[in-house]
Amino acid sequence: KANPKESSVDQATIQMLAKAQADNVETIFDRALTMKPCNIGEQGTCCKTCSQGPCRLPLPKKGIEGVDTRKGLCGATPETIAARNFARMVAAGAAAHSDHGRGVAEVFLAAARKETEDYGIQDVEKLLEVAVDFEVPTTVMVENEAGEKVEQERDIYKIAEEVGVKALGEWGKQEGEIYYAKRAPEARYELWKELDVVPRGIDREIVEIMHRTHMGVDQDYHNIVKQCSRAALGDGWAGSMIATDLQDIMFGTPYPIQGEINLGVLKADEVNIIVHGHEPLLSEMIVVASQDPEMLAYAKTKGAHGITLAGMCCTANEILVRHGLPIAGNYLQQELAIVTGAVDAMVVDVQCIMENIANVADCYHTKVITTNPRAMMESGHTVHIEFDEHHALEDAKRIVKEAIDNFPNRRAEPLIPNVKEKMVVGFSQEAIKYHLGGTFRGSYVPLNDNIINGRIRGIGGVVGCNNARTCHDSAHLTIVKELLKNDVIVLTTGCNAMACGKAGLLTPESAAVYCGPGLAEVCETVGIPPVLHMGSCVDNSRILMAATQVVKAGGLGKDISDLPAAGSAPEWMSEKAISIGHYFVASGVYTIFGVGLPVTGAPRLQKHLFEELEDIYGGMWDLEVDPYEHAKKMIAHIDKKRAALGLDK
Ligand code: NFS
Ligand code: SF4
Repeated sequence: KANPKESSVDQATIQMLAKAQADNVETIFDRALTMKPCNIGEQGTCCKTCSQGPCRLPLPKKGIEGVDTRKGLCGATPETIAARNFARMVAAGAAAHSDHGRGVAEVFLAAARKETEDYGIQDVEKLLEVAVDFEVPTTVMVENEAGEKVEQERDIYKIAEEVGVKALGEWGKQEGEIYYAKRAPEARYELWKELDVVPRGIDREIVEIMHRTHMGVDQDYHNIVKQCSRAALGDGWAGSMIATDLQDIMFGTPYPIQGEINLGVLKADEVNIIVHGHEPLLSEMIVVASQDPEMLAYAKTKGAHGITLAGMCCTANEILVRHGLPIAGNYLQQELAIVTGAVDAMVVDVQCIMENIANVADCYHTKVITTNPRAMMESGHTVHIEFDEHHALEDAKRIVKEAIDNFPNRRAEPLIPNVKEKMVVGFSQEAIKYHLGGTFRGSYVPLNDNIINGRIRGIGGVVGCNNARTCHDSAHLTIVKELLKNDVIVLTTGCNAMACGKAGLLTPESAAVYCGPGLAEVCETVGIPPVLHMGSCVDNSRILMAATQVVKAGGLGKDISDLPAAGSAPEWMSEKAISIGHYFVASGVYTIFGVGLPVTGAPRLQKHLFEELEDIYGGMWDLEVDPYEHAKKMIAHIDKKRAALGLDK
């Protein structure tokens, strides 16, 4: 069994892991000890592309001497094999984000056409901005009574409909360019055109990866990596970015708001519902349903004092940044939430949902409710309540009612760890502009000034998952704290954001504790935390836009690759993280991962990703497992960019 204290640095997790073990419930932490990873897979050099394999090409123990003669049956080199595997991770990751985005676009279009009453337009200003990017006119010329032509604003829902049609069109587009490519700094867009990597359509680039990596197609790892760029850029600058934008328009753009995090947000005497997964389409409706007075009254008839709705994984981030609703925990805490015995329903949609939650739920009373036709569970104890945007609120109420009905079935007195933290979240690129702007109109110029004068040394984007192969949250926190100490402001999303929240780093007060003098001064003056929570993993697109705004504000070069900035995913595990990593690299960002990268068995591919891409994109991959070294490498890159800009002379 796993040793709780070695498995996590989070107190709530340590307590609940001990409880799970006392209750004889096996979790991922235990299995991480008994299931050892395969070293060939870890190196990226196992090929099961065709049934003549799997062909396995591990690096020889003593390294490569002379020419590397390793080959699969068909002759595939370690580079071809690892590049194909890597590309398929990009494809899967981009597909996950993009399919999420497609769902959002479909609902958005239904809302624009007023086919559903449950969704509407909330952020008109953002709609008008996005309309410009999609080349949708926001005004029309009409003749007034005097016969003069005057400009008139168009109906919001008409604009939304045209935006929705064009947005949805981005998935199936076969040629040309995605609209948002031009959102990038001009130099970046020109570079992409020169390199011929501007995505044509979101789906097309993903499908092309699947074709090229089929047996016997693309056998030049440079060319495979190039296609990775197209597909990943189609994720970052289209699939994910459209998801973020249309969600903001429908549900509101995040602005700073208070919230709470960790398993201590659950309440013993209330119905506890956890929404776990990724898509706010569902959770937004459950938010409404759980606050419905009728539902509250119903809960009381079952002996509960109220309803607590908390999030898990990126769904949590979505409802947190928009409504300030509590977060129960990040990825590795999903089983442990159930172990409290206090969760009456865990409602899941897609992505990062461990199959084992059904087994854990069997040991307690928790009802696992699947909601998405793409993601069902075989276990007989789970319930499937399919969620449809045309009667979204009705579905959400059914789900909440299931949870309430399950409240009296609790088997034992729940044990909820008394651990939670307060935090300030919701720093969209719009919010950063207003908060750091220091003027009524908001601007990125003051942020740039602080980078130029050295109070802020640079920008670190630290994001990504938890991974059961590493101590939960430990690398996240070590790296973020090292960056803060060195005056690097941190932008965060995903499970890193939650790790930071649990550790108290998302409060303005933490600036005085963790930051170097320059960054502390800036944060204290403006009243912001030194780690800015920007949302979920699809919201990494917000980081791209923030970086673009910094470039456009001037004084720090012409392109994202000129900025003193670096990206990191210390505890990554999902394929989505690889797609994100690659779109950051192709956008010009030095991007470093922890845990391991499945390219180490293919030295020439690794050199291409880690070194040669810098000459092509100005951004490149890197890998460092040790968190202190990891932070050091980020800071070294930031310093290199500062020097190139002629700062610190
Ligand atoms: Ni991102 Fe969010 Fe977390 Fe990783 Fe999973 S929840 S989409 S993939 S584990 S950060
Ligand atoms: Fe082996 Fe080539 Fe088939 Fe891969 S594609 S499994 S290397 S024969």
